[in-house]
Amino acid sequence: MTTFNSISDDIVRQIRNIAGEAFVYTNRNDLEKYSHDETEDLRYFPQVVARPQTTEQIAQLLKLCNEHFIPVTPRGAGTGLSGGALAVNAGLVISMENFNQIINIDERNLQATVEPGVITQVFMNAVEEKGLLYPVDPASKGSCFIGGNVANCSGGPRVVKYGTIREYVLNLEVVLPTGEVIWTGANTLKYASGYNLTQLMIGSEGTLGIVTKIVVKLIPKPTQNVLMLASFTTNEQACGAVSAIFRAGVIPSTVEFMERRGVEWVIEHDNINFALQDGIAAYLLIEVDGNNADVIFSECEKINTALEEFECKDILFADSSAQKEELWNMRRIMGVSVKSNSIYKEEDTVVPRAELPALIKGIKEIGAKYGFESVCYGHAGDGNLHVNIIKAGMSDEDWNTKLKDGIREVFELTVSLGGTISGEHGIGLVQREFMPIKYPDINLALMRGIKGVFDPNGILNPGKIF
Ligand code: 2HG
Ligand code: ZN
Repeated sequence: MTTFNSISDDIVRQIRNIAGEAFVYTNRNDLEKYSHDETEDLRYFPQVVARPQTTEQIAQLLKLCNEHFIPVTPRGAGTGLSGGALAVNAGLVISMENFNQIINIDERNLQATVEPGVITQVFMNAVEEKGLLYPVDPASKGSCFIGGNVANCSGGPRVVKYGTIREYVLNLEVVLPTGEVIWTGANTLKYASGYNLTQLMIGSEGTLGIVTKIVVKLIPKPTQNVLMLASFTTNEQACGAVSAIFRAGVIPSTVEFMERRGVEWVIEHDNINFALQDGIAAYLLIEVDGNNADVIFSECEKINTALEEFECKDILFADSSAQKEELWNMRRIMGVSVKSNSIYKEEDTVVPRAELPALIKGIKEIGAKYGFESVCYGHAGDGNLHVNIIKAGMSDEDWNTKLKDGIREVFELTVSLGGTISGEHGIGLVQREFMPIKYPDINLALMRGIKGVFDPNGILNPGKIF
């Protein structure tokens, strides 16, 4: 394990020389914004923050830190939920906020080259203006950076049909911890030339290198969609209905689960005009998209029939784009409203889709055993549930001690159902102690070995993943 050095005045001077005086912070007030992300209330102050503007500057910064054993934490927009951007060993934070250019949108090849500090929504809008689609839209799309999406292997509500960011990234420019700059692959749809370093970088949470350019694939934008909200009397029925939709021969562009409590809190938090019916425990927000209205209509009918078996009480079809927006908004802001209502811990579970009823039932049983309540919602079509554990009546002591065992049981259940401990939020700092639930020593040793090849001095985002 590396013993890190703190940053001396002389090295601060060198950092300023590289990144430019105005782009380096050392003052506590300026550092505050970089001391946290969206993970609980965790705070770790870096010693220095640099906001470089070029790949060459990042190369020089990494080379300098590598030579002096200074820890470096790469940072996107700070919207992460697993503490991946926290500077747990202080040192230098390299913020990617100035890498905010869309370099090109290549309509001939349906590709784009983009810098990592571009806000995901800004990129999506630019692509849509050309009639194209970049479908990877996590709930935080209005504020997160596409570079952070690469680092965490982000998904969002359309993964079920369109896949995660893994399906879209073709090639990456990366600065290695030693200061060397590489392209990981080719700007092609296929790749059979050795190990796939592009895919290795995706989801590596800033532990292997710093991404400075991203080449992504684009697709034609479907012209039509139908959005519906189906209501169920139990969580298990709603979760059970999910796999039935696919068995009926439809791949919707979204199947999102929302537990009643989450919907109630969204209504309160955002003053939304939505009438919750008595006796409804959970909702599925389902979207079907495509280019042919007849096909979409027949897919909706198939979904309708599939849901009947699961005591679906009602299906609301959004009849205007304003209503669609309202329903989407309800789902997207759920995380924020739950968190503004209670002290919480957020766990990101994913299982094979048909195991969802067992997962939700088990989560509630574990909650009853340990005395915690939970609000679950998320990307049911992917088998991915975000489990927000809320403090409610739990004593401080139980919250700080007993809860850990409860969370461990939730992950043990998830893994026993064939799943894993994060679908799309990453491992970062807060889930790393749970990695051995999923991976035996041999897998973890392989991961550490890969880390050592890229980052022999272990300076890049230390304390994350394992
Ligand atoms: C979502 O699906 C995001 O809403 C955020 O992944 C989840 O804030 C959360 O818990
Ligand atoms: Zn999510």
